[in-house]
Amino acid sequence: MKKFNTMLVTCAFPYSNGEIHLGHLLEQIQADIWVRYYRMRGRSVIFICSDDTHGTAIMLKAKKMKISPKQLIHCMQKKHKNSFLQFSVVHDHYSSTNSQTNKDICEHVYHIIKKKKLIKEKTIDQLYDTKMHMFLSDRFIKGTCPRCKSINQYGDNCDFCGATYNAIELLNPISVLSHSSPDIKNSKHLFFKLSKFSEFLKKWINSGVIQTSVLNKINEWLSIGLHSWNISRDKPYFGFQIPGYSDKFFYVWMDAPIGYISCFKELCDIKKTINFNEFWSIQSKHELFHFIGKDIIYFHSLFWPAILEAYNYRKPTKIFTHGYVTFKGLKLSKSQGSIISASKWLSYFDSDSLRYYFASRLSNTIEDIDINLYDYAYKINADIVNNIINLASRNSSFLKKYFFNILSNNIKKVDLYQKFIDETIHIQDLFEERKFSLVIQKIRYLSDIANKYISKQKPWLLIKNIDNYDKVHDLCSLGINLFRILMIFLKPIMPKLVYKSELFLNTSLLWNEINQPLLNHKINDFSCLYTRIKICCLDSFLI
Ligand code: NOT
Ligand code: ZN
Repeated sequence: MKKFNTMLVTCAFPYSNGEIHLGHLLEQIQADIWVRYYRMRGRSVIFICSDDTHGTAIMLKAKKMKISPKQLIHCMQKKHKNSFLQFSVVHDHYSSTNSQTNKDICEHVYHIIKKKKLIKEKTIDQLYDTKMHMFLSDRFIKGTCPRCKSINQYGDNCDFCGATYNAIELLNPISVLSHSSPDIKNSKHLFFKLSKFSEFLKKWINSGVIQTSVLNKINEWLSIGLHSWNISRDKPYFGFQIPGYSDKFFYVWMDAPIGYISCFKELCDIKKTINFNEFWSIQSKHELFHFIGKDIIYFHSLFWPAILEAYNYRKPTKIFTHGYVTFKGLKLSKSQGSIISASKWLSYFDSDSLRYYFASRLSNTIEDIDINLYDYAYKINADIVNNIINLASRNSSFLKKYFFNILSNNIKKVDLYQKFIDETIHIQDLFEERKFSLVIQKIRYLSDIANKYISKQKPWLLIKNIDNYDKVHDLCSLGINLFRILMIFLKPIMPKLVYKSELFLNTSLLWNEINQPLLNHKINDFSCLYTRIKICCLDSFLI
């Protein structure tokens, strides 16, 4: 493992117009586990995120709430930060795309790419809502698909036949906002000449930066040919005004990725220990990792690296794409009211159990993850409570009763202990490759063999004969030491449970001390580390 560079890890920025939900949490928990793992391994990791504050939807939401967009985004940012913390997702800095730093950097990027003649003006026709006095973005128009004629399709593509089109091609378009039929009106826009970067992108995207399963799609986009990208929006719009234009704003997808840079810049300004310019320079030895959902691959694999190339900044080291969270096979959607919010989850269940459940389902693929609450409850009760915690509780009871909570001074049954230690290297690889479901499988397997071994030795019978005291002492101390190893493996995944276990074990659990067992060591009284998920909670959650 390379040692001395910094890893910058980001998640996609949640929009300011809604609560944090399980979809956000899947990604943030995935990234947070990865970050915690690498930190345990001694790497310098910075984990950042921001709220994505601009765009029409946020402007309209604020209007509906009769508050200013600034008030809305301020209040949402507080809520978002809080939700993440409740799930132990800890960012080094959580900013907003509406910050002064982001505005300055956006303007600078724009200035540079314009100077390089990478911006062109073009007048285009768009649908205009005469009642609302605004141009309509694709999501605010519905109509009939020009190809298959299915009704109620959005302005960019048809859900039914998959056709993509320009909104003005929709038949019988209707504004979602005023329910009136929009006019066609033209307006001048600013376009980034994306096609100039085709060759660069082809090379870059095929250099191992993204999972192979999404490469085909990206190569398909590249082979169709890239169009210039409209980076401007007409007023009314909540965003940054484009310098030199009184009525034009940067498109939210222009300033959101630049938010990665500005969020990091703000952190550098606070911390002073990290060199901002060195990190973003073309020759940077540091690493940049983006965790994203598969719906925003286009932005991250094409627009974003092209903007970075144009600005002469370093490119991402890797882009890690994941699938959607689904429930009974359906994508959770805001418009259909099927979102499961972070706060709803916490009013029924705890945060560590979601982290464990997601980890047990996550790998480095883009497959969707279907939530099944019965499977969730079964996993927590069977793996965590009945198996892992049971290992601690059953052994600690003997240690307390007969040995003053002091562990013996040697490890007997060295082969079993060694088997646990030998798994470390495999578990490290699995964490690094984001194959968390396999990490969980290994932990489950190990806890199972540990419990079986203890059961086979029957300490509850052995202890009846005083001659066996030493044997029981060694056996239960081994059980606690095996539990300790499992807790080290679980630490990136279930930080709250592991924190309580550290108090119980009376030690900090450190990765690089994994092969140093606790010998002759006093532990604390065992107290309940985790409570079972009640099946009746599931039924009421589902109502
Ligand atoms: N708010 C966007 C979304 O799809 C993600 C923005 C990603 C952040 O939820 N920046 N970039 N690129
Ligand atoms: Zn269609």
